[in-house]
Amino acid sequence: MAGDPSAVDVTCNKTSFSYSSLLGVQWGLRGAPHSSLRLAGGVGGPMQLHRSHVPLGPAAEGSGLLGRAVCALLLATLGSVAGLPLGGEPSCTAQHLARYSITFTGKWSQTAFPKQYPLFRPPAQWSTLLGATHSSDYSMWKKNEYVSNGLRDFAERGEAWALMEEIEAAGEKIQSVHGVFSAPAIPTGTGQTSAELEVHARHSLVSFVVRIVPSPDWFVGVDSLDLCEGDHWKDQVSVDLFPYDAGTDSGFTFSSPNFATIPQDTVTEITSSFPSHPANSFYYPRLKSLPPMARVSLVRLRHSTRAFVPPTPDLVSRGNEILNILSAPETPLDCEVSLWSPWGLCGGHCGTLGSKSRTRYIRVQPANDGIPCPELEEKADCIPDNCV
Ligand SMILES: [Ca+2]
Repeated sequence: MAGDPSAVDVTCNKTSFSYSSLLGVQWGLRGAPHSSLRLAGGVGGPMQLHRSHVPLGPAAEGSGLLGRAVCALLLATLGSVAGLPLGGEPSCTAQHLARYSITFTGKWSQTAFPKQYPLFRPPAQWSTLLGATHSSDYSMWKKNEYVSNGLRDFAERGEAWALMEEIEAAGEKIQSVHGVFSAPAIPTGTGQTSAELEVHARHSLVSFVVRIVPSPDWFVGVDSLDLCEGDHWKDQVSVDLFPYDAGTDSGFTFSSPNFATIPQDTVTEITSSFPSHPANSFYYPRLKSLPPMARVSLVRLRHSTRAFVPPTPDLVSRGNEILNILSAPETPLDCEVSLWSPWGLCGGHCGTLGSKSRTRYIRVQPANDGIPCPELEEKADCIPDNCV
Protein backbone atom coordinates (compact mmCIF):
# COMPACT_ATOMS: atom_id res chain seq x y z
CA MET A 1 0.00 0.00 0.00
CA ALA A 2 2.88 2.34 -0.74
CA GLY A 3 1.75 5.88 -1.38
CA ASP A 4 -1.36 5.57 0.74
CA PRO A 5 -1.42 8.99 2.41
CA SER A 6 -3.11 7.56 5.47
CA ALA A 7 -0.53 4.84 6.05
CA VAL A 8 1.20 4.97 9.38
CA ASP A 9 4.37 3.31 10.60
CA VAL A 10 4.58 2.14 14.17
CA THR A 11 7.60 0.85 16.06
CA CYS A 12 6.95 -1.58 18.87
CA ASN A 13 9.76 -3.31 20.71
CA LYS A 14 12.16 -2.37 17.89
CA THR A 15 9.98 -3.99 15.25
CA SER A 16 8.43 -1.72 12.65
CA PHE A 17 4.98 -2.19 11.22
CA SER A 18 3.31 -0.30 8.44
CA TYR A 19 -0.42 -0.03 8.23
CA SER A 20 -2.60 1.58 5.67
CA SER A 21 -6.11 2.73 5.73
CA LEU A 22 -8.91 0.49 4.60
CA LEU A 23 -12.51 1.01 5.44
CA GLY A 24 -12.28 0.28 9.10
CA VAL A 25 -13.98 0.59 12.34
CA GLN A 26 -13.35 3.66 14.38
CA TRP A 27 -12.69 3.73 18.04
CA GLY A 28 -15.37 6.00 19.43
CA LEU A 29 -13.67 7.20 22.55
CA ARG A 30 -15.86 9.61 24.37
CA GLY A 31 -14.39 13.00 24.84
CA ALA A 32 -11.18 12.14 23.06
CA PRO A 33 -11.68 12.90 19.38
CA HIS A 34 -7.98 13.57 18.96
CA SER A 35 -7.02 10.04 19.93
CA SER A 36 -9.15 7.96 17.67
CA LEU A 37 -7.80 4.95 15.90
CA ARG A 38 -9.18 2.98 13.05
CA LEU A 39 -8.94 -0.72 13.12
CA ALA A 40 -10.34 -3.44 10.98
CA GLY A 41 -10.13 -7.15 10.67
CA GLY A 42 -7.37 -7.98 8.21
CA VAL A 43 -7.95 -10.52 5.49
CA GLY A 44 -6.47 -13.85 6.40
CA GLY A 45 -4.15 -12.30 8.90
CA PRO A 46 -3.95 -10.44 12.15
CA MET A 47 -5.92 -7.34 12.96
CA GLN A 48 -4.98 -4.24 11.05
CA LEU A 49 -4.71 -0.86 12.60
CA HIS A 50 -5.49 2.32 10.79
CA ARG A 51 -4.92 5.91 11.57
CA SER A 52 -7.77 8.35 11.65
CA HIS A 53 -7.19 11.97 12.57
CA VAL A 54 -4.40 10.86 14.82
CA PRO A 55 -1.57 13.35 15.27
CA LEU A 56 1.11 10.71 14.81
CA GLY A 57 4.27 11.59 13.01
CA PRO A 58 5.45 9.57 10.01
CA ALA A 59 6.99 7.09 12.40
CA ALA A 60 5.28 6.90 15.74
CA GLU A 61 7.38 5.38 18.44
CA GLY A 62 5.97 2.83 20.80
CA SER A 63 5.89 5.33 23.59
CA GLY A 64 3.30 7.69 24.89
CA LEU A 65 -0.29 6.72 25.51
CA LEU A 66 -1.33 6.40 21.91
CA GLY A 67 1.82 4.69 20.73
CA ARG A 68 1.61 2.21 23.57
CA ALA A 69 -1.97 1.47 22.78
CA VAL A 70 -1.16 0.90 19.13
CA CYS A 71 1.61 -1.45 20.14
CA ALA A 72 -0.70 -3.08 22.62
CA LEU A 73 -3.06 -4.05 19.86
CA LEU A 74 -0.29 -5.11 17.52
CA LEU A 75 1.36 -7.30 20.09
CA ALA A 76 -1.93 -8.71 21.27
CA THR A 77 -2.73 -9.83 17.77
CA LEU A 78 0.74 -10.68 16.51
CA GLY A 79 1.82 -12.39 19.70
CA SER A 80 -0.67 -15.15 19.25
CA VAL A 81 0.40 -15.65 15.67
CA ALA A 82 4.09 -15.75 16.49
CA GLY A 83 3.94 -18.39 19.16
CA LEU A 84 1.87 -21.32 20.18
CA PRO A 85 -0.70 -20.66 22.84
CA LEU A 86 0.03 -22.23 26.18
CA GLY A 87 -3.53 -23.17 27.03
CA GLY A 88 -6.06 -23.78 24.36
CA GLU A 89 -9.13 -25.77 23.56
CA PRO A 90 -8.02 -29.28 22.77
CA SER A 91 -11.60 -30.20 21.99
CA CYS A 92 -11.66 -28.03 18.84
CA THR A 93 -10.34 -29.97 15.86
CA ALA A 94 -11.82 -27.69 13.20
CA GLN A 95 -9.57 -26.16 10.58
CA HIS A 96 -7.23 -23.58 12.04
CA LEU A 97 -8.90 -20.32 11.14
CA ALA A 98 -12.43 -19.10 10.52
CA ARG A 99 -13.86 -15.66 9.90
CA TYR A 100 -17.18 -14.37 11.11
CA SER A 101 -19.28 -11.28 10.74
CA ILE A 102 -20.71 -10.06 14.01
CA THR A 103 -23.88 -7.95 14.01
CA PHE A 104 -25.15 -6.26 17.14
CA THR A 105 -28.77 -5.09 17.12
CA GLY A 106 -30.01 -2.78 19.86
CA LYS A 107 -33.54 -3.45 21.09
CA TRP A 108 -33.58 -0.74 23.70
CA SER A 109 -36.81 0.98 22.63
CA GLN A 110 -39.09 3.14 24.68
CA THR A 111 -41.86 0.61 24.03
CA ALA A 112 -39.90 -2.29 25.46
CA PHE A 113 -38.30 -0.30 28.29
CA PRO A 114 -40.67 2.59 29.04
CA LYS A 115 -39.44 3.28 32.56
CA GLN A 116 -37.13 6.29 32.75
CA TYR A 117 -36.26 5.82 29.06
CA PRO A 118 -33.48 8.36 28.36
CA LEU A 119 -34.65 10.89 25.79
CA PHE A 120 -32.19 13.75 26.27
CA ARG A 121 -28.61 14.52 27.23
CA PRO A 122 -27.82 11.87 26.22
CA PRO A 123 -30.63 9.90 24.65
CA ALA A 124 -30.51 6.09 24.84
CA GLN A 125 -27.59 4.74 22.81
CA TRP A 126 -24.81 2.15 22.72
CA SER A 127 -21.06 2.59 23.02
CA THR A 128 -18.44 1.17 20.73
CA LEU A 129 -18.45 -2.63 20.78
CA LEU A 130 -15.09 -3.97 21.97
CA GLY A 131 -14.27 -7.65 21.83
CA ALA A 132 -11.58 -10.30 21.63
CA THR A 133 -11.18 -13.82 20.33
CA HIS A 134 -9.33 -15.92 22.85
CA SER A 135 -8.72 -19.21 24.62
CA SER A 136 -10.16 -20.24 27.97
CA ASP A 137 -7.05 -18.78 29.65
CA TYR A 138 -8.40 -15.30 29.09
CA SER A 139 -11.59 -13.79 30.43
CA MET A 140 -12.86 -10.35 29.52
CA TRP A 141 -15.64 -10.47 32.10
CA LYS A 142 -17.59 -13.06 34.01
CA LYS A 143 -20.85 -13.09 35.92
CA ASN A 144 -20.32 -13.15 39.71
CA GLU A 145 -16.67 -12.14 39.37
CA TYR A 146 -15.00 -8.76 39.79
CA VAL A 147 -14.37 -6.72 36.67
CA SER A 148 -10.85 -5.58 35.80
CA ASN A 149 -9.91 -1.91 36.03
CA GLY A 150 -10.06 -1.73 32.25
CA LEU A 151 -13.58 -3.06 32.09
CA ARG A 152 -14.60 -0.70 34.89
CA ASP A 153 -13.38 2.27 32.83
CA PHE A 154 -15.27 0.94 29.83
CA ALA A 155 -18.51 0.15 31.68
CA GLU A 156 -18.58 3.49 33.52
CA ARG A 157 -17.22 5.89 30.92
CA GLY A 158 -16.76 4.06 27.65
CA GLU A 159 -12.96 4.45 27.85
CA ALA A 160 -11.29 1.55 26.06
CA TRP A 161 -7.56 2.13 26.49
CA ALA A 162 -7.01 0.31 29.78
CA LEU A 163 -9.09 -2.63 28.62
CA MET A 164 -7.08 -2.81 25.40
CA GLU A 165 -3.86 -2.82 27.40
CA GLU A 166 -5.17 -5.67 29.52
CA ILE A 167 -6.03 -7.64 26.40
CA GLU A 168 -2.54 -6.93 25.11
CA ALA A 169 -1.01 -8.18 28.33
CA ALA A 170 -2.97 -11.40 28.09
CA GLY A 171 -1.91 -11.84 24.47
CA GLU A 172 1.74 -11.17 25.28
CA LYS A 173 2.18 -13.09 28.51
CA ILE A 174 0.01 -16.15 28.15
CA GLN A 175 -0.85 -15.86 24.46
CA SER A 176 -4.45 -16.44 25.23
CA VAL A 177 -5.75 -13.76 22.86
CA HIS A 178 -5.90 -14.21 19.10
CA GLY A 179 -7.37 -10.89 18.02
CA VAL A 180 -9.24 -7.77 18.97
CA PHE A 181 -12.25 -6.41 17.14
CA SER A 182 -14.52 -3.42 17.48
CA ALA A 183 -17.67 -2.06 15.91
CA PRO A 184 -18.84 1.57 15.83
CA ALA A 185 -21.08 3.04 18.51
CA ILE A 186 -24.83 3.27 17.81
CA PRO A 187 -26.39 6.70 18.40
CA THR A 188 -29.85 5.27 19.19
CA GLY A 189 -31.18 2.49 21.37
CA THR A 190 -32.34 0.38 18.45
CA GLY A 191 -29.70 0.66 15.73
CA GLN A 192 -27.28 -1.88 14.37
CA THR A 193 -23.51 -2.17 14.14
CA SER A 194 -21.22 -4.85 12.78
CA ALA A 195 -17.64 -5.96 12.37
CA GLU A 196 -15.63 -8.97 11.29
CA LEU A 197 -13.50 -11.21 13.44
CA GLU A 198 -11.23 -14.19 13.13
CA VAL A 199 -11.11 -17.20 15.43
CA HIS A 200 -8.45 -19.87 15.71
CA ALA A 201 -8.81 -23.52 16.70
CA ARG A 202 -6.97 -22.80 19.95
CA HIS A 203 -8.71 -19.45 20.36
CA SER A 204 -12.28 -20.28 19.48
CA LEU A 205 -13.99 -18.17 22.15
CA VAL A 206 -15.55 -14.76 21.57
CA SER A 207 -16.17 -12.16 24.25
CA PHE A 208 -17.28 -8.57 23.87
CA VAL A 209 -18.87 -5.72 25.76
CA VAL A 210 -21.05 -2.76 24.82
CA ARG A 211 -21.75 -0.05 27.35
CA ILE A 212 -25.35 1.05 27.95
CA VAL A 213 -25.38 4.85 27.52
CA PRO A 214 -26.40 6.57 29.71
CA SER A 215 -25.97 4.35 32.74
CA PRO A 216 -23.89 4.13 35.93
CA ASP A 217 -21.90 0.97 35.04
CA TRP A 218 -24.23 -1.13 32.95
CA PHE A 219 -23.35 -3.11 29.87
CA VAL A 220 -24.40 -6.00 27.67
CA GLY A 221 -22.07 -8.55 26.19
CA VAL A 222 -21.04 -12.11 25.70
CA ASP A 223 -18.57 -14.09 27.80
CA SER A 224 -16.55 -16.84 26.11
CA LEU A 225 -19.00 -17.88 23.42
CA ASP A 226 -17.45 -20.92 21.69
CA LEU A 227 -17.73 -20.82 17.90
CA CYS A 228 -16.12 -24.24 17.49
CA GLU A 229 -18.15 -27.43 17.75
CA GLY A 230 -15.93 -30.50 17.73
CA ASP A 231 -14.45 -30.76 14.24
CA HIS A 232 -16.23 -27.81 12.63
CA TRP A 233 -17.01 -24.15 13.02
CA LYS A 234 -20.60 -23.15 13.74
CA ASP A 235 -22.35 -21.54 10.77
CA GLN A 236 -24.43 -19.10 12.74
CA VAL A 237 -24.99 -18.24 16.37
CA SER A 238 -27.45 -15.71 17.79
CA VAL A 239 -27.74 -14.69 21.40
CA ASP A 240 -30.21 -12.42 23.18
CA LEU A 241 -28.47 -9.95 25.46
CA PHE A 242 -29.62 -8.70 28.85
CA PRO A 243 -28.16 -5.94 31.03
CA TYR A 244 -25.35 -6.51 33.51
CA ASP A 245 -24.08 -4.33 36.33
CA ALA A 246 -20.29 -4.06 36.53
CA GLY A 247 -20.42 -3.65 40.31
CA THR A 248 -18.34 -0.47 40.39
CA ASP A 249 -20.94 2.32 40.57
CA SER A 250 -23.99 2.34 42.84
CA GLY A 251 -26.31 4.46 40.66
CA PHE A 252 -29.86 3.11 40.40
CA THR A 253 -31.11 4.83 37.27
CA PHE A 254 -29.82 5.48 33.76
CA SER A 255 -28.93 9.06 34.62
CA SER A 256 -27.72 8.61 38.21
CA PRO A 257 -24.71 10.76 39.12
CA ASN A 258 -21.37 9.02 39.60
CA PHE A 259 -21.32 7.16 42.93
CA ALA A 260 -18.54 4.60 43.36
CA THR A 261 -19.37 1.22 44.89
CA ILE A 262 -16.89 0.66 47.73
CA PRO A 263 -15.87 -2.05 48.16
CA GLN A 264 -16.33 -3.12 44.56
CA ASP A 265 -19.09 -5.66 43.89
CA THR A 266 -19.10 -8.54 41.41
CA VAL A 267 -20.84 -8.52 38.03
CA THR A 268 -24.55 -9.15 38.44
CA GLU A 269 -27.33 -9.58 35.94
CA ILE A 270 -29.99 -6.88 36.17
CA THR A 271 -33.49 -8.35 35.97
CA SER A 272 -37.06 -7.08 36.23
CA SER A 273 -36.92 -7.81 39.96
CA PHE A 274 -33.23 -7.36 40.84
CA PRO A 275 -32.11 -5.01 42.27
CA SER A 276 -35.41 -5.17 44.10
CA HIS A 277 -36.05 -1.47 44.40
CA PRO A 278 -38.81 0.53 42.71
CA ALA A 279 -36.35 3.29 41.81
CA ASN A 280 -34.29 1.01 39.57
CA SER A 281 -34.62 1.76 35.88
CA PHE A 282 -35.17 -1.92 35.00
CA TYR A 283 -37.58 -2.68 37.87
CA TYR A 284 -40.81 -4.06 36.33
CA PRO A 285 -42.46 -6.11 39.08
CA ARG A 286 -45.19 -7.40 36.74
CA LEU A 287 -42.67 -8.96 34.32
CA LYS A 288 -41.23 -12.42 34.91
CA SER A 289 -38.21 -11.44 32.87
CA LEU A 290 -37.00 -8.40 30.95
CA PRO A 291 -37.34 -8.39 27.18
CA PRO A 292 -33.95 -8.79 25.44
CA MET A 293 -32.14 -5.46 25.37
CA ALA A 294 -30.07 -6.39 22.32
CA ARG A 295 -29.23 -9.35 20.13
CA VAL A 296 -25.97 -10.43 18.55
CA SER A 297 -25.61 -12.65 15.50
CA LEU A 298 -22.37 -14.25 14.31
CA VAL A 299 -22.36 -15.63 10.79
CA ARG A 300 -19.45 -17.58 9.39
CA LEU A 301 -17.91 -16.09 6.27
CA ARG A 302 -17.21 -18.87 3.80
CA HIS A 303 -15.12 -17.15 1.19
CA SER A 304 -11.69 -15.97 2.10
CA THR A 305 -11.42 -12.93 -0.10
CA ARG A 306 -8.12 -11.40 -1.06
CA ALA A 307 -9.45 -7.90 -1.36
CA PHE A 308 -11.36 -5.99 1.20
CA VAL A 309 -15.09 -6.29 0.69
CA PRO A 310 -17.23 -3.63 2.32
CA PRO A 311 -19.75 -5.11 4.73
CA THR A 312 -23.02 -5.92 3.01
CA PRO A 313 -26.34 -6.07 4.80
CA ASP A 314 -26.83 -9.54 6.14
CA LEU A 315 -30.08 -10.86 4.73
CA VAL A 316 -30.59 -13.35 7.50
CA SER A 317 -30.30 -10.86 10.29
CA ARG A 318 -32.23 -8.29 8.31
CA GLY A 319 -35.08 -10.77 8.05
CA ASN A 320 -34.85 -11.33 11.76
CA GLU A 321 -34.86 -7.63 12.29
CA ILE A 322 -38.16 -7.18 10.48
CA LEU A 323 -39.63 -9.98 12.58
CA ASN A 324 -38.21 -8.34 15.66
CA ILE A 325 -39.83 -5.02 14.86
CA LEU A 326 -43.18 -6.72 14.27
CA SER A 327 -42.94 -8.61 17.51
CA ALA A 328 -41.34 -5.84 19.55
CA PRO A 329 -42.50 -6.34 23.10
CA GLU A 330 -44.71 -3.70 24.64
CA THR A 331 -43.75 -3.67 28.26
CA PRO A 332 -46.63 -2.39 30.41
CA LEU A 333 -45.60 0.35 32.78
CA ASP A 334 -47.95 0.97 35.70
CA CYS A 335 -48.65 4.43 37.02
CA GLU A 336 -46.77 5.30 40.19
CA VAL A 337 -47.94 8.10 42.44
CA SER A 338 -46.40 9.80 45.44
CA LEU A 339 -47.67 9.48 49.00
CA TRP A 340 -50.57 11.75 49.96
CA SER A 341 -49.74 15.24 51.13
CA PRO A 342 -50.97 16.23 54.62
CA TRP A 343 -54.63 17.31 54.76
CA GLY A 344 -55.18 20.99 54.04
CA LEU A 345 -57.08 23.38 56.23
CA CYS A 346 -60.78 22.72 56.71
CA GLY A 347 -62.72 25.38 54.83
CA GLY A 348 -66.38 26.30 55.42
CA HIS A 349 -68.75 28.29 57.58
CA CYS A 350 -68.98 27.76 61.28
CA GLY A 351 -71.89 25.60 62.23
CA THR A 352 -71.91 23.68 58.95
CA LEU A 353 -69.77 20.80 57.67
CA GLY A 354 -66.61 22.00 55.98
CA SER A 355 -64.33 20.30 53.52
CA LYS A 356 -60.62 19.57 53.38
CA SER A 357 -58.42 18.04 50.70
CA ARG A 358 -55.10 16.35 50.14
CA THR A 359 -53.17 15.68 46.96
CA ARG A 360 -50.56 13.42 45.48
CA TYR A 361 -48.60 13.59 42.24
CA ILE A 362 -47.57 11.24 39.43
CA ARG A 363 -44.10 9.76 39.76
CA VAL A 364 -44.30 7.49 36.69
CA GLN A 365 -46.68 8.02 33.79
CA PRO A 366 -48.29 4.72 32.72
CA ALA A 367 -47.46 3.30 29.28
CA ASN A 368 -48.42 0.34 27.06
CA ASP A 369 -51.71 -0.42 28.83
CA GLY A 370 -50.18 -0.29 32.29
CA ILE A 371 -52.43 0.44 35.25
CA PRO A 372 -53.74 4.01 34.90
CA CYS A 373 -53.18 6.64 37.54
CA PRO A 374 -55.63 6.89 40.44
CA GLU A 375 -57.28 10.10 41.61
CA LEU A 376 -54.70 12.68 42.56
CA GLU A 377 -56.94 14.67 44.92
CA GLU A 378 -59.15 13.50 47.79
CA LYS A 379 -61.74 15.51 49.71
CA ALA A 380 -63.25 14.82 53.12
CA ASP A 381 -65.84 16.39 55.35
CA CYS A 382 -64.58 18.16 58.44
CA ILE A 383 -65.45 20.60 61.12
CA PRO A 384 -64.24 24.03 59.99
CA ASP A 385 -61.19 25.32 61.79
CA ASN A 386 -61.09 28.51 63.79
CA CYS A 387 -64.69 28.25 65.02
CA VAL A 388 -64.98 29.70 68.46
CA1 LIG B 1 -23.70 -0.75 39.62
